[in-house]
Amino acid sequence: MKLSSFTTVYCNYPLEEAIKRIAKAGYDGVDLMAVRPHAWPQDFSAAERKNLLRLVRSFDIEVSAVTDFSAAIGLNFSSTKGKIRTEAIRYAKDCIELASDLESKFMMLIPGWLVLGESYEQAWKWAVKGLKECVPLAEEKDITIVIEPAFNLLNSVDSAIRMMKEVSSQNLGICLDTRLAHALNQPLAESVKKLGKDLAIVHVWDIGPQELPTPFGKGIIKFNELIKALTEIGYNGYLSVESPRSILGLPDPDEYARQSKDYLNTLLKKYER
Ligand SMILES: [Mn+2]
Repeated sequence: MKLSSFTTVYCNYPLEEAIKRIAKAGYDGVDLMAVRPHAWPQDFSAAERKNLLRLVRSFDIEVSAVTDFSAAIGLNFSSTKGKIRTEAIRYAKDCIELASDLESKFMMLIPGWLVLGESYEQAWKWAVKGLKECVPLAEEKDITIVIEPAFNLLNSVDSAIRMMKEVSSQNLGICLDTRLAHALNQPLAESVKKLGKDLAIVHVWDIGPQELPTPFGKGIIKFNELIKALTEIGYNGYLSVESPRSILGLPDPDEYARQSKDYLNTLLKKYER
């Protein structure tokens, strides 16, 4: 398994500085938040993408994923408004292009959610349609679109598996997120076993009282159980350290990056042969 960090840890730092600090903290990869101030795809020309890739490589790390933050900016594959659905799909495609230009293998997204009163079946159909529109580009660029169970549409590991089957492409995978799995009542080890080879990315963060993020190992997430299950299925992808996306950033992002990495490395040493 490899370790990566979201640039959200350095929300109020310039992207280049966030990448530099994540590399210095000892991670193998960086997970790009595809919104401003970091990696909003349309902000990057072809030349700027080349420079960014060169910078990432100069630190001897890679872009573990480009993460579509549509939920944070009100874009939604399942919106009842056609204009929003169209924009969400265009943004997802931009994220696939960016992932490809940065030589990443993954583009991650939450393919839709419901606003109170909307029909689950209709939202599901639109999410499937949105993904199907993105799949040809992902296949052409050899990018895996990774869907994350979150909120009220993909509200379980089973629903994510069902959506993957319905969209039907080799270039689809599923993300397991420790905080969201807890919110959706999905036991970690059982989820890992259920997902098996479809598990493409694991987002890791701990939760303290009031469900707020807390240093790793201080909260309620059962990381031992998670790492043990991942080792048992032979998962060799990324554990990507997530953090809240706050415009002010974390009080001490360097400490968060260091503590998370040290904690996870200790567990990896314990379970990996
Ligand atoms: Mn996540």
